[in-house]
Amino acid sequence: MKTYLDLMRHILADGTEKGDRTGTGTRSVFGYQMRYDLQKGFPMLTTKRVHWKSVVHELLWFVRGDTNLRYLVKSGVRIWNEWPFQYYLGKNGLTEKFPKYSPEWKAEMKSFVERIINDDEFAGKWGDLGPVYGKQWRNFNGVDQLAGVIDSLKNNPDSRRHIVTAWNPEDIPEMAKAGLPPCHTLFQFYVADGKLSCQLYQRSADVFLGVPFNIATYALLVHLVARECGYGVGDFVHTLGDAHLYSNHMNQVQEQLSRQPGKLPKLEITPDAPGIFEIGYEDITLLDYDPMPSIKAPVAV
Ligand code: THF
Repeated sequence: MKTYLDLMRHILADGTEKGDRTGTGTRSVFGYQMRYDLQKGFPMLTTKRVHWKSVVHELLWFVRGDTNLRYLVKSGVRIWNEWPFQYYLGKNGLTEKFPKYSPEWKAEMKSFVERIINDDEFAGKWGDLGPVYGKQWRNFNGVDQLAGVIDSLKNNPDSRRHIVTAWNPEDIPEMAKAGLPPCHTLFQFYVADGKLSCQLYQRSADVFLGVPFNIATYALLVHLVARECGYGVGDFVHTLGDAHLYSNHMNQVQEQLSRQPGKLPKLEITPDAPGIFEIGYEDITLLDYDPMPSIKAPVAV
């Protein structure tokens, strides 16, 4: 995962100070590409612990076409909580009453999450993130892009049209309400020598917090799709648009850069597990993941 640390070094050395929507401030570069050979191990960051459970459940949530927070929080995944929660506070005139990250905010977040889990009506009303990834992958104006691309990968591997796009201009305003317009905008698969590769175009990349997840998510997606189609795994190519380090992550970045990358873990999928659309969390295991301790940082919403 030296590739990832090199990206951080590049942003520190050549990036420009740039404001952003969240008001946090960033150091940013435009245009960058990384390549991970999935034959060499699973590209999970070893210089800090990344929450594997969140990686798997989030991807299964996308693959199943779900866009409601409920599945995630029921599975112990917190990474999407802040968007629907801030939306809920805003819509109920509570934003001022609960200043971000205050003890009251944390308590209110806890009861919000409990209601999402236990109250069907509340989950329906406030848990939905809008037409985000799951919706676009499985039902982009009626098109099941993921099923379509798996079909074309099986039947026409040499095609140059194995594309799934989450960027649906008509739906962007709806996504922007409680969730976000997609950061991972478009991905393309490629088959050569019986191996499946994938390139992702990510328009906006939160390099400290998000990118370790994004790399792992797409590496896992390649494994699942390759298995579905009977291919081996090739490369994951990660192309970034605005690649940034938030100004309040700088100490964490220095800590990260002071650490030495370790050996990559391996992915194991239960041989008789069902296909990509039915596969469960228990069927997907990361072996020999022995990272350095986690490094906490706030997420910009
Ligand atoms: N918005 C921002 N500002 N950054 C992002 O990375 C991001 N995402 C998704 C959508 N909007 C984003 C959400 N993905 C964490 C990780 C990934 C996220 C959101 C948050 C996070 O806070 N990770 C912590 C804690 C993990 C845990 O719960 O254990 C970490 O230490 O890794 C990019 O796709």
